[in-house]
Amino acid sequence: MALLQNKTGKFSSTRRSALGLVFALLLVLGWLYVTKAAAISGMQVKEMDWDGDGTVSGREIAQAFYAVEAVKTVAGNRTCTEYAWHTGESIRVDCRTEFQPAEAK
Ligand SMILES: [Ca+2]
Repeated sequence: MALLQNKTGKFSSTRRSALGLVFALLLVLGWLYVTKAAAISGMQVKEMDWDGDGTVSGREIAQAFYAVEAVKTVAGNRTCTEYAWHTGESIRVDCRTEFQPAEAK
């Protein structure tokens, strides 16, 4: 087999495709990061109901990757995540308050 006979130091075709796959994956992750994709914001699938009809469709899950961005803001104990379309139109803002036990009142 050609894969086992590769002693020239060149990448075998399997290695080349594995490298290509890793590179493509990094590229996709980088792109998701740059576009602040909601899908990699740590949200759960059931929260991806962008049109608010109570169900999460496959299209809405896909939109979390290419059409919706999540921007997190922290003010004291309060963390808010704004979900918006890439056009700038806001979808919703989720806020939660985290209590820090060490903090005295
Ligand atoms: Ca929906």
